[in-house]
Amino acid sequence: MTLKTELEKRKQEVEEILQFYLPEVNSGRGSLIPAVRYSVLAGGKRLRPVIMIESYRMFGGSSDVIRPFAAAMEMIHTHSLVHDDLPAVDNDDFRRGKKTTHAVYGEAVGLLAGDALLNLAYETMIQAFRYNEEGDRIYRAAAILASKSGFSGMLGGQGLDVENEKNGRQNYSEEELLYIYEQKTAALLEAAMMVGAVLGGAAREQISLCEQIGSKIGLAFQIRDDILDVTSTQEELGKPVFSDAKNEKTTFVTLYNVDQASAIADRLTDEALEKLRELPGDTGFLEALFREMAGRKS
Ligand code: GRG
Repeated sequence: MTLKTELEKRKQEVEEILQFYLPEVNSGRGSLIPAVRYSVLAGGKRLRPVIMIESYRMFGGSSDVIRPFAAAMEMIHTHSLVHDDLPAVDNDDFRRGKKTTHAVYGEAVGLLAGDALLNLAYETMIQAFRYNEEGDRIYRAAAILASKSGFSGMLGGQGLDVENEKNGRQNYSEEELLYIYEQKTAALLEAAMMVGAVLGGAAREQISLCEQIGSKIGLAFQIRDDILDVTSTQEELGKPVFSDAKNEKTTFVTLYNVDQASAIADRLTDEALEKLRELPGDTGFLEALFREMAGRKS
C-alpha cells in the first residue's frame, strides 16, 4: 500500500472518531454547534491524531482508549486555528480551503466556537476513563495533552508571538524564534507522540525520546509553514499566502532565505528520523509520514 492510500485510510479513521464525539445539531439551539461542526469538519490533514494513534499502536496499544484522546487532540488544534484566524489575531478569511468560521458565522460566534471546542476537547478526553484501562496511564496522558496545549505549550507560544507582533517587535534572533515555534507549534506534535506512547505503555526513556521526536518534527513543520507562506498559492494551501508578510512577522524565511530555511527543516527532519529508529516496533509508517510532512505542499 502506498503512503497516500495508507494515510487516507488513517484519516478516514480519524473522521469517524470525530463524527462520533462531535455534538449533533439540535434545531432551535442557535448556531454554536453548527459553527463547531463546521470548523472541525471543514477538512484538515488530521496529522496530530494520526500520529498519536500510530504512536499508541507502535507501543503495542490496541484498545479504543486512544479514540477520545485523538478526538480531543484535533479539537484543541482546530480551536487554535479558529482563534488564530479571528479579526483580533491574523484576520484571515480562508482556512482549509473554506471560509473561516468567523467569516461564516460572525466574529462573536467564531470566538465562542473556539472556546466551545476547547471545552469539548476536555469533555471528550475525560471519557477515556470509561475504558477498562490502567487509570494512571490515562491520567498521565491527559496531563501531558493539557499542559502541552496551555501556558507552557501552544497557548504560551502563541501569546508571546501575538504580543510581540502587536508591539511591532521584529528582528528576532533564531533562538527567540525557535522558542516560540517550539511552544506554539511543536508542543502539540510532542503531545501527539507522547500521549500515544504513555497509553501504549512506553518506558520513561521512550516517552522522552517521543518528546524529542515531536519537537524536531514540529519545528520542521513550522519552518515548512513559513516557506509555504511565500512559495505556495491559496488554492494549494487552502489559506491565504503572504499572511506572515502582511502581519510583518519574522519567520525563518525573513531570518534566512527559502533555501536556507528548507535546509534547516530537512536537517531537523533527519534528526527526528534518527531518533525514531531508536524506538521499538514498526516505525515505517511514521518514518514515511515525517518525510512527507517535510516536503509537504499544503
Ligand atoms: C488567543 C491569540 C490567541 C490565539 C489562540 C493558540 C492559538 C490560537 C494558535 C496556535 C498557533 C498556531 C495557529 C500555530 C500554527 C501551527 C500550524 C502550522 C498550524 C497548521 O497546521 P496544519 O497544517 O493544519 O496541520 P490543518 O488545517 O491541516 O489541520
